[in-house]
Amino acid sequence: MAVHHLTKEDLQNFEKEIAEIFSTGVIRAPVHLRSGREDQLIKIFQDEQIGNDDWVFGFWDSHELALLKGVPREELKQAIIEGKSISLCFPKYNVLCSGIVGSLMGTAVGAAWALKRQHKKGRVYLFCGDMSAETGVFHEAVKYAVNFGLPVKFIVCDNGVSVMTNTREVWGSEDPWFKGTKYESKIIYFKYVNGYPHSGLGKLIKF
Ligand SMILES: Cc1ncc(C[n+]2csc(CCOP(=O)(O)OP(=O)(O)O)c2C)c(N)n1
Repeated sequence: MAVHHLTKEDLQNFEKEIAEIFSTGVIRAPVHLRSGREDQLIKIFQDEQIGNDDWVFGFWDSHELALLKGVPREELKQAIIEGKSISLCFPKYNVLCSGIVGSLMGTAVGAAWALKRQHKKGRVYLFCGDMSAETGVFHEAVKYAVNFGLPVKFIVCDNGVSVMTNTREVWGSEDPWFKGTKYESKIIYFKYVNGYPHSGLGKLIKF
């Protein structure tokens, strides 16, 4: 059994509440809201049985990941109100996020190495976007993880864009680089359409 019991509506309602709070101007930092991938994320947490011993690494858009990993709703909301939305870190719940593109792939591999070496139970899950999956460090991290059989998986949530840049136009390819390669064994990939703008609400918020 996965530890969470959250529904699609729970995830959607959380983002809606944060959108409302953000629109009032009380959050003096960026927020990145997401919708359209709730079913896929819930399924991944269930299929993989992601639980207390496991680690979740994410980036600027990790509200849903924190909830699914077990961070209590109010604790998460408070952190977001305090301006930590793009770099949510809850060591107590093994949730570590960063707002820097490409910053955590090596860290995730290192954490997986440590778990393996120390014969510990947990596994590492790194969730990122389609453009993040095209970075050099992502390639290196996946290659290394495959070669050494490390307990880490990379989940690529493909919304087709990097902010407003079309990822496929940049790389001249319909498919992600890893499609049909052995590296797919460490990657979970799905497409979605984000119902929110990349960042914020698509309108100027004054504070
Ligand atoms: C080193 C670095 N460069 C640029 C940015 C600005 N930035 C934030 S998110 C993002 C887009 C990343 O695209 P993708 O990985 O597809 O993520 P998603 O669309 O799912 O948010 C960029 C360029 C950043 N955060 N860090």
